[in-house]
Amino acid sequence: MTTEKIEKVFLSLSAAMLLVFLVALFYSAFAMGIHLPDREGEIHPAEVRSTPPFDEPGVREVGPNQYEVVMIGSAWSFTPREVRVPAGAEVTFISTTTDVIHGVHVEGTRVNFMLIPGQISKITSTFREPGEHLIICHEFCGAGHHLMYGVLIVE
Ligand SMILES: [Cu+2]
Repeated sequence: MTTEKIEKVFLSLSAAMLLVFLVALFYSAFAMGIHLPDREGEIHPAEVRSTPPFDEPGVREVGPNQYEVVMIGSAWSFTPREVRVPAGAEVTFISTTTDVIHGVHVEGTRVNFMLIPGQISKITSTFREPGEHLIICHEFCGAGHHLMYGVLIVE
């Protein structure tokens, strides 16, 4: 095979791969509904603790088998630190930060989102199996970053 032919084969392979990735991207976004956590709104970082719903952080039942977790991240803790929800319930996390950028990752699940100063993050998930999951900050946020964790208990 000449160099020119090999080049053509690799060019076609690259184009085919791009097409496959594009199809996979559109399929996951539109057919499977996989998307980034919603940006729910804006909030002034200094007024988080006096603005509803963040003036009362915690877990509440908002409907049949539906729960809302209002959570604040601030250097270096999550409020509340412990979240208890029943297995199989639809759980919506509504969260923000009072200072710097933090991340929220619930270990062993697909819950993974950022806390950005001035923004409210919202993500909905269902935890089917009872158990305990560590909630960790996955964005380096300063000297106490490694101490920033919580726990999700699925009952
Ligand atoms: Cu951190």
